[in-house]
Amino acid sequence: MIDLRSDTVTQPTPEMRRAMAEAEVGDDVYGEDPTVNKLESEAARLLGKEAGLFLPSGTMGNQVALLTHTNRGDEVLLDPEAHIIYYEVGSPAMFAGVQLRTVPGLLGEGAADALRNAFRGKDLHYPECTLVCLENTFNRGGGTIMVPEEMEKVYDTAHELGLKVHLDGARIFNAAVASGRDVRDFSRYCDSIMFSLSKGLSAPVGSMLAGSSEFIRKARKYRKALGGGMRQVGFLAAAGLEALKLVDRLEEDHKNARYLAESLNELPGLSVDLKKVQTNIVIVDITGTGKNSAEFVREAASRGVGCTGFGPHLVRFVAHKDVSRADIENVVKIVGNMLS
Ligand code: TLP
Repeated sequence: MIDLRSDTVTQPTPEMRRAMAEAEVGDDVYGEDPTVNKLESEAARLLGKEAGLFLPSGTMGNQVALLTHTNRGDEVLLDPEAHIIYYEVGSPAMFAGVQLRTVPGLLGEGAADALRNAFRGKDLHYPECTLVCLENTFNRGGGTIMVPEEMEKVYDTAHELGLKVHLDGARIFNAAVASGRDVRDFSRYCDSIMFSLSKGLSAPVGSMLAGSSEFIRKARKYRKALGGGMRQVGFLAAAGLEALKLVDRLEEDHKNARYLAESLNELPGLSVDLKKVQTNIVIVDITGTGKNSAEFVREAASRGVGCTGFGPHLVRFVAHKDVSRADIENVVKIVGNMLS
């Protein structure tokens, strides 16, 4: 199977497996795991934040951020296609107890204006609006990048309105590498950021949250409350430290994604919005094939290609470390045969 369903399917590298076997560990709930402590301070340093926190997943990282920034009943603004609302099982309602209000355009050009127009101010009838969530790269947007200049405008507007900004930066290193910018050019425009070690960076498990020392102190309690206090978890943090060495190679995934997008766009019935292919994600509109995405995904799987339905007529392919250029060329051939 050439598995392009997600970059979450990446296998740990031999270096990760070795580092895991040899990791120095301790009880992290006591703050005594030296490898976790090292990863948390390294993540904070890379992102230019005061402190970091290691969590089992990106979903938990985002939910802990919501719990830390808000009170029950608060309103949180986010794009209608944001991962937090689309794929996190309704957990903002379950745990933080916040009201999510969707703001179309919050992850595109003119996002600061969209935010200003959506903000309702104070009124007896309204919830307290306390947080804006951004996502970079924007998964359902096609892996698109919100440039730092756009983030800065949203951040300034949010602060002017008295709101904090949380960044779901699961793939923030993809954004940084693809745009040739330092990751801090992005992370400086948020109060907290989550990024994933377990996607393109290929760690088996784990995400990081970073922010001010006070934010992380509170977040650590919420992580514990959600059952995310882990013990000798330095074995996993060791893989995370290795994962941070794989940032530069994301460029290869971006080149493979571009090649795939351009090639699929040539096939009958398929169309790809090439301007949106900015990182490792390719979203293909299959309307012209006469199939729906469930049929397409099933047929592709039976021919050895993994992809994911992203809407009735949209299919997502994600390039990652474990698919080579030759694999991608094969995918184009297989999909081409499937449609002929
Ligand atoms: N995304 C997964 C699925 O959940 C859709 C994928 O295959 O892309 N933020 C963003 C932007 C994400 O893309 C994801 C995972 C998460 C958060 C959640 O991370 P995990 O899976 O570690 O909980």
